[in-house]
Amino acid sequence: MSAKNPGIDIKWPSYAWLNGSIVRWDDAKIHVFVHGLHYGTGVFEGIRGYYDSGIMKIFRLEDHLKRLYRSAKTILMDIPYKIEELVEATKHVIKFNKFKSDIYIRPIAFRGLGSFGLRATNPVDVAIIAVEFGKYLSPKGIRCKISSWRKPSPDSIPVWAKVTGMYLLYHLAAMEAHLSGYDEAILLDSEGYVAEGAGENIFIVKNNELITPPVYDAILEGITRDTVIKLAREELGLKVIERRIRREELYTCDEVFFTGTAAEVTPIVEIEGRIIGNGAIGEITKNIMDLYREVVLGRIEKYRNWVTEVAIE
Ligand code: PY5
Repeated sequence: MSAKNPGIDIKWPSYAWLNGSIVRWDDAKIHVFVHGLHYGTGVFEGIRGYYDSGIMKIFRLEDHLKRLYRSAKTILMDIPYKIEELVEATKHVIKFNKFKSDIYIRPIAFRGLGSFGLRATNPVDVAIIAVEFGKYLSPKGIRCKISSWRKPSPDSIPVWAKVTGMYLLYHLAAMEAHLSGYDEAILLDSEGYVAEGAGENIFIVKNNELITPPVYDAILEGITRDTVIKLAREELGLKVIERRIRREELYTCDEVFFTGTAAEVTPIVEIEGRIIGNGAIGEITKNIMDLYREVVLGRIEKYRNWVTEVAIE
């Protein structure tokens, strides 16, 4: 990451999956007239695969794909494949590319060629892309800015669906934070309460309790969020409260962290000039980070069914 280009350098793989078959990377192309490009009429997922001695361990693959179908249904889009077909397609992409390090998997479905009208029911294109991917945000702790862009209320856009068009908002928020010298943005909702990061859910720690905004608020129902809530309650014996969080609570609580597929569990050590706790990674955050790592690698029997293994030849 550099100041000029805050993006993440990606080494392109050899193959992708597009509309039913494996294609060479250079042939994974779509037309400039596709509806999804013009209007953001698409849905997608982000899934991580962890490479562990010859095996790619995909975390909560089916849960992510189920959310993809829920998002599609929300925007009146039929994905022309069964979920089992997308599970197999994901495994194929991994096997074909023979990855030997951690990956990020990106299934995407969008309205394709046809009309450019807004009443369009164009056929849906589907792709599954996987790329080698390391850390998205620093696990040593990041600095955040409260975005001037707000997460809209659920009656203005489907805030619970992972819809491509929605990501213009997160792009603007993340760029604003970056241009102001911060690592990531935190968005408030339309009423001024804390919603989520520009690609992450958020938790605070106060008096040894975890607090996170409730899913009926304007947040994405994160799969990492769900994982962390379960692990905190069942393995660490922590109380987890889902309630609204005020901006000043962010500044004054004991610990703050993000959760997300890309972000995993990322400690937040400063928010707009306020040092969180003592400025180092909090103890509870550290425990959750360590436990999350064990769980994604399938090393804890109770959560092994969250991990789909693909052998790499
Ligand atoms: N909130 C938003 C707005 C998100 O985009 C994401 C995921 C999350 C929360 C966390 O959801 P989950 O835990 O299910 O991943 N963001 C994507 C990701 O793959 C895209 C980031 C660029 O992490």
